[in-house]
Amino acid sequence: MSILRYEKNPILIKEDVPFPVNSIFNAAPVIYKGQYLLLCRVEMPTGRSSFVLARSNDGLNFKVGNKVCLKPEDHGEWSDYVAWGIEDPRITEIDGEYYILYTGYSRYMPVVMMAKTQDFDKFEILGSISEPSNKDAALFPEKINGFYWKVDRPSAEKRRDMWISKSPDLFHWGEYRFLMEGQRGTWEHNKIGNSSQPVRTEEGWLMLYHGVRGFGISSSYKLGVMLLDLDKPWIVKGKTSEPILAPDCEYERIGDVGNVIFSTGWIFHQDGKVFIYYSGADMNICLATTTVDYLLSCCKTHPLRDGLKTL
Ligand code: BMA
Repeated sequence: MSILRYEKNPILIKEDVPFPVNSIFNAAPVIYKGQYLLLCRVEMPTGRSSFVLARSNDGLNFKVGNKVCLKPEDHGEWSDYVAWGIEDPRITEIDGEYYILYTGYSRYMPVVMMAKTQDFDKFEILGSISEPSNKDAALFPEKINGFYWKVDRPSAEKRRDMWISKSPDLFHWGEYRFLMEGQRGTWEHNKIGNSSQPVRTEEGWLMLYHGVRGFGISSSYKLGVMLLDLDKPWIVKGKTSEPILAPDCEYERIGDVGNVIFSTGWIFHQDGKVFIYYSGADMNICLATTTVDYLLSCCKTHPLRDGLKTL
């Protein structure tokens, strides 16, 4: 098996939202109490984004909640850093708490924000965990060598690469290391960034990422996958050289931002099936299915190449 688009894509469009929005996209999936939840970004008519929760029993048919569950106005002392909206959540469960890293957008430009919840009803805003400009951050689901770890993508000074850092308490981050940059002259030439929470496999941490290449005045966002060493997660053991999913269908090519496939998370099932939730053209939410074995094979066939550190 390779990777298959769900035949009923897109699974959510703006008409599925019971209040006026411009779009629903870039959703973080999680299994909570046996239900599939999607924490979705909704762009409100003002052009600023908030989050809404959608629920499903099968991961295919979702019902969107009738009001936003997290919005810039909920941010109290952090309001200045999210005044232009909150975007692109990634969820990681750590010891029964669900941590959400997302982009806070404001006149300061993007910063990585962190919130947590135990029930997806009440959210505790924990504040910013980066300087501007930084986004596309995700936490690892467990401590490695006694520390929490995160990946992110600083974008000041036209940076185009992913970085990894560690923390004793999730708030104080250090030992920043370069993780990976896009391979020049390929589909990921312009920049790359995280596209899922990392998931432990026997062979390493699997993680989705997106690669961007500019074409004239527009650009194309595609999905790739990478494998990180379990004990030294700053070491990339392998990665795809070709995208695993690229804009092709009309709902991926035409929209607010055309030719975009953008993911912020996946669900791994016990039987090895993987559901990748992604958005087409910044307008909708779609599903692609694959397997852990396929994703691992993608990383193995294209081991370390230029742009990657060696051991
Ligand atoms: C990224 C983010 C995402 C968006 C993507 C494609 O930089 O802004 O929110 O989905 O671009 O437009």
